[in-house]
Amino acid sequence: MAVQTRVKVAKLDAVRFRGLDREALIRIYRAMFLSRRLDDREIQLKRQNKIYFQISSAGHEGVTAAMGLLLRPGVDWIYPYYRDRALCLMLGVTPLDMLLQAVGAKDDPASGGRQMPSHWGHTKWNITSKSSCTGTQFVQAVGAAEATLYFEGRPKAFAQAQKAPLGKYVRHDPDEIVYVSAGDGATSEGEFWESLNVACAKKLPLLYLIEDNGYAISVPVEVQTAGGSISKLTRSFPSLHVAQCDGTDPLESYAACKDAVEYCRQRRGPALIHANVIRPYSHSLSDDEKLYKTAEEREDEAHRDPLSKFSLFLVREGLLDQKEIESLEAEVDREVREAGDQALAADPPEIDSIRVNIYSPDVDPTAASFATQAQFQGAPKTMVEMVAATLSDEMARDERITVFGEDVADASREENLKHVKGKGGVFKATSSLQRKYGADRVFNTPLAEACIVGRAIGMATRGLKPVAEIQFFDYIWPAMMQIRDELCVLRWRSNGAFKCPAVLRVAIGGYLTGGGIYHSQSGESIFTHCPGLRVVMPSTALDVAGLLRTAIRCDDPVMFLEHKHLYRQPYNRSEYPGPDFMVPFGKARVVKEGSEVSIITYGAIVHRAEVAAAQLQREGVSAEIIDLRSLSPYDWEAVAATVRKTHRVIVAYEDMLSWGYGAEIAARIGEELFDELDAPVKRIAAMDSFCAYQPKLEDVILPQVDHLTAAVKQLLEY
Ligand SMILES: Cc1ncc(C[n+]2csc(CCOP(=O)(O)OP(=O)(O)O)c2C)c(N)n1
Ligand SMILES: [Mg+2]
Repeated sequence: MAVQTRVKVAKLDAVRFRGLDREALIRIYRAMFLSRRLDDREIQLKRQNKIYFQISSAGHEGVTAAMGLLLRPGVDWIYPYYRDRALCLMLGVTPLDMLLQAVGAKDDPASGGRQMPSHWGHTKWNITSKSSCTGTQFVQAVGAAEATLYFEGRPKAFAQAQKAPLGKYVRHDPDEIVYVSAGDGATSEGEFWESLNVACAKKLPLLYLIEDNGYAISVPVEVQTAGGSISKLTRSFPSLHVAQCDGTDPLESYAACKDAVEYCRQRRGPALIHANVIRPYSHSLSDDEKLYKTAEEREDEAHRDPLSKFSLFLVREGLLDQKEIESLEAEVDREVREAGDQALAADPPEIDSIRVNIYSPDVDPTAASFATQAQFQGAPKTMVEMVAATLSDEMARDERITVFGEDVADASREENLKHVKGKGGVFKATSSLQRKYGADRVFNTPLAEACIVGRAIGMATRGLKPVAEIQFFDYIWPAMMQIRDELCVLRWRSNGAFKCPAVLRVAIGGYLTGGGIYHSQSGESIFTHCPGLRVVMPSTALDVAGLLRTAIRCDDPVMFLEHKHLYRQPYNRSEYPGPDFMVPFGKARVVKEGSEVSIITYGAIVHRAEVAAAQLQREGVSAEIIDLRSLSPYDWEAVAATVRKTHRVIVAYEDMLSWGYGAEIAARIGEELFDELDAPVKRIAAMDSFCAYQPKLEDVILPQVDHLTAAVKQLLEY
């Protein structure tokens, strides 16, 4: 009898229940309650010192559980944030999965015990691993949504991605969308605005959920957001569907989210849901909101608690009676208790597993298989021509490759290509690639470096092989967090579940007449300092071909540093070494053999060293030159071999003298090869890379050569 009444109610009130049946409504409530109980259990564990941190989803459960009914598990791509517990439960993450992360267990599917609690991630459900950085996910979600459209247009790329390492996680469904969420505070990050700009310009199937609980830790929303409403601010973005809802009301939320999801599925553009929620449990257990919220404010929030409101609704509407609510809650409590017991008994990771999954376990770019023979052909090419030629051959071979950045396209207005030659990069390194491979593969981006790198991360995570360009090293800094905290560590922090083997091509270095302080910088040591990233810096056109191909074919993120001064020099040109020529990472090149002193160097200093060595040779001094080529990893064997041979060593580099890249090499020689040395290790740094005035290159280069020869002679006096 009771069941019949319920069915009738549901049918009669389809509008009020937003088309949801009883089963769906109960499912929502169960997920909301389970989410809250898991938070409560974690809080208890924290108080017992059994876990070290807790950040809750309390107050956010209404809208996130409703969203969970609309997103398709394992089909849609999810870039969630830490208050999305109810959503993750709806998608299929289990309470045990969550508590395994809370206790830092080895079997935590999100991170193998490597991340703090509530840093969701699950390959099975396409939930990408989230870092602790607020807002970085926005631009990555853009890249993921671009991959959706790319795979739609290029099935071959999809097939190739499925064959690559971790290919079993490469998924694409014609109907899929990408979801990204964050709090009100995170919308102040530049990446939010950068992402909206691209998502709207490209009409990406990207759904934003902004969970506005009125605070970012203690900072209220009116301080965070001009006018206090993110939906008001974003309404004028073209093709963006914007809606606001009471996120504590799952039904109202469901209706708003449903329209937004459909809008994205129909490929009409991105959508943004602004959900007003509450945050009853302080920001985290490290915060006490009583320090900045009044008692009245907190009481008001308590009246809007989604859990009590929704259970009351279910009872009032006759969908569940009090007894049924109690039995559902008892069942959830049991589930949480059992999962908690299991998690507490789980093993932590082994200490020495810490080095696992920093780099790809499948592809070793230092392996002999990356040392292939050159098949020379054609007229000699400059370094910059070699970049374009290598990219072109790789793009022909691998449809996963996309090339993008500032000015890299021939002409964004494709109709212009009938009349103009095309730009193809400020240095022409990507010249003609758009013409050859199409505007979906080679395209200009807005002038936004964090967004360029974030998009590369998102695409690479989905299985594409982005080769993005940072126009000048001097302007890489807006992307620093995407590089340091995301690109380098995605594989490690997800314990190998996710990866982003993107290639960043970066024009670097000084000796550019008139380049000034902002077109001349070095700073490679800042990036060799980042575990997870490979850093290479070729000094010849041949090495450009070999190392760029290795960068593309390996499975790690690579920073490919192209020295601007070397781009068009006649002395480093080479014939094209063929479409399969590779140079392994971590293998130095002996530029010149010698017996009395070693000059260990790389980049633009290699040629200076050659000039100096030739001069010394005339004076009867035999110097050996080692070009490191790869900076991380670097060829310690080659360094040690040359030191053992000559017993005198100069490390010459363009980066800063102190804390520069060569300082580390010099320190290691001093530490490990002290007994081999007949003289102190000498560092020489060009120092002029930061020089604002370079009226004549001869004024810079010749003193450097003299500096090198003088240093060699000084060492020989020991
Ligand atoms: C880039 C960055 N800056 C600062 C922090 C420290 N932090 C963590 S959460 C947070 C507030 C986030 O507020 P909001 O986006 O509104 O999300 P909420 O926690 O309120 O759901 C801050 C400042 C961080 N994690 N990342
Ligand atoms: Mg907030």
